[in-house]
Amino acid sequence: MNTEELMEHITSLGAMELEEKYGAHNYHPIPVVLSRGKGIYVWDVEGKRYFDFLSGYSALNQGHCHPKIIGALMEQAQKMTLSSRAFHNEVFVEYAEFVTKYFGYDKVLPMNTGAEGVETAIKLCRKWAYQKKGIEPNEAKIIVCEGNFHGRTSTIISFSSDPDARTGFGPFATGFVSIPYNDLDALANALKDPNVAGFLVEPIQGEAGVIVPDDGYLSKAFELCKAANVLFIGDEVQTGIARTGRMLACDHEGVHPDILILGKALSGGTMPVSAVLANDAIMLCIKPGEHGSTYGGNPLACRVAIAALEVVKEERLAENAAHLGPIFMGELKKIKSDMIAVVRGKGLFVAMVINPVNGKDAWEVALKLKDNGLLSKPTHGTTLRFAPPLVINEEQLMEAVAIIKDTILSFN
Ligand code: IF1
Repeated sequence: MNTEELMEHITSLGAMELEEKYGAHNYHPIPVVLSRGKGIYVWDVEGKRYFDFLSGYSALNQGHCHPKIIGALMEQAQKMTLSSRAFHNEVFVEYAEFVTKYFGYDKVLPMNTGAEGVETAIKLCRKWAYQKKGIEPNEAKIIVCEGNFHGRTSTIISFSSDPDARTGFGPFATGFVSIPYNDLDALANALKDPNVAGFLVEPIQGEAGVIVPDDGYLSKAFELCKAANVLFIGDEVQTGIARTGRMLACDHEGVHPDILILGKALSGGTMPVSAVLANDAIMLCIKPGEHGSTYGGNPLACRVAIAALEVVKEERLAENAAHLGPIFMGELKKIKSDMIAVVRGKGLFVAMVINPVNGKDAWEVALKLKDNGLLSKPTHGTTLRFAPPLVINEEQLMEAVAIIKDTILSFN
């Protein structure tokens, strides 16, 4: 049987064996082979249904295969998918006005992946530092936080504090200063350096395990940056687009980042779309020919992103996350088990830290959750991330809570 014939009758086991043989081993997936997604549910190749409680790492906030987003994708795909920015394009023009007004900025620089958005923000911040702040060439520094996750490129892992992300990938880029997260004294101290150009921060640290900073941290950090003439760069790739109960996590504290980075759910989980937004005084520091990307701002991505952002407002996804988040966390905190060290989060961006019990850790819990019909995946071996699509309703959430509760209690 050749691969095509095999795929006709693929089983989960067969698929995993094929992946082991032909796919790079840069992930250790939960042993489930998915075939179809709709709304909050996914189905494996044997037709078993699961609650998707990872949502493509918060790229699927609008749910799998949202009809409006897929409709926009299919319509544009028949018309033009790529013009390149060598020429103007009618859809990019429409998107640029739409997305800048949507988030309240003068301009957008369109990219593809979140990491590209972060890299773009770093380059833009440095350009601004040399042209507007008067920092000497190649002396600009950007403050980052321990425990950060901003992507996997060589520049970005240069300032990662995670050995798995860094080891064996050197030499590393310079120009970054790392400080503890959620520590305003450390930030104030780092800002004393006149060569600091920017502060790159996740409003809630996702990969680190949904680390929610103290109330007031973001707004006070923004003020400290403003006083030091340093750009506040908000990485909302994972926390943005309604995930935490507001359009942006920074909105909880009324912070308007000088540079805003978006990705993931910007396309509703259809294709890589990212964006960097800033006002003219910053954005115009990059001149024609100084930065770009083949697919950045392509008409297909722009049409999809408009639809994805319209869905967020039309279906009041931020309000839904704000309403269901406290209910969800409240129910999880009621579960009486030594396995649960802590439950934390904001909106429907939730984590459960697992204490190993009888040699059973978060991975074992994730496997049992899968068997019971709910998909999540641990981060750093201890922390289960629970981030369902924001289209989930209360009845469905309570059904998922019952699965989580039964699963945890089955280890007691
Ligand atoms: C993987 C983590 C989440 C991000 C923030 C930028 C990016 C990400 C705050 C880069 C991407 C993804 C990457 C993916 C798994 C996932 C992840 F576990 F890696 F850290 F969500 F927490 N800023 N996060 O979270 O965006 O280039 O991937 O489009 O690498 O395994 P990207």
